[in-house]
Amino acid sequence: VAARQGMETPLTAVAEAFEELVRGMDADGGELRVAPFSDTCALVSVLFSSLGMAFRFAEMEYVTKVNDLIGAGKSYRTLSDILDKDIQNDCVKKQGSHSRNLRRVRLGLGLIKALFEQFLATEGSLYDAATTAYGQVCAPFHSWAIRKAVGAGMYTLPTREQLVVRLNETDLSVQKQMRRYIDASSPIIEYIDNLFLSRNISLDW
Ligand code: 1PZ
Repeated sequence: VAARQGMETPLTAVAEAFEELVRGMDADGGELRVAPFSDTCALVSVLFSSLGMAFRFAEMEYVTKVNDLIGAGKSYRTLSDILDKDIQNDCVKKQGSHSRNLRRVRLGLGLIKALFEQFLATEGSLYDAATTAYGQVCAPFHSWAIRKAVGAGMYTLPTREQLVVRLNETDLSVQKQMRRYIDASSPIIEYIDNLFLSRNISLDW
């Protein structure tokens, strides 16, 4: 197992990337630049393969949105710039806009955070952890059809033990890395929510 041999696992790489992103944000005076943000979000997709085939659709959905933000990084410096431009053009919530895709990617980051929190807080199955996390973070914003499809896909999730093995972690190392991701992603998620809220855009979509 990579974690036992002291090699970097996918989960460690993700946790470290988010810690680095937070350091960069602090160094930039509390601004989040588009390019490092979207590159860091792109790393997350390595975790999808551990969840099984049924979540390939979720992966495609997430990756498409991240790729849009990677593209936006060529024209915009910060996430604030993206939002301000879309407000000017009245397309913040328009399907496919950078701001809407940012909101969707943020939901993905929040979903993983909630999943890890559930994983650490309970001894229950991955099914239970994922169902609770999805219900908290994404379900309120998804159509009935999507919620049904996700609910069916949940039955195909691996067991807790299988997930740990697929991530190349041990029972101990997986807890440590999930905790790191939770801690590092929190200020990023909060920052993104605040980008919207500080411009009087509610988060009920
Ligand atoms: C961490 C994994 C937990 C268990 C699995 C939970 C699976 C969640 C499946 C989410 C399916 C997303 C279905 C598509 C929803 C789209 O309708 C919306 C709206 O898109 P738009 O109209 O703006 O084009 N898209 C989203 O809400 C994006 C949500 C991204 C969530 C991706 C999951 C990230 C999980 C990472 C796993 C490592």
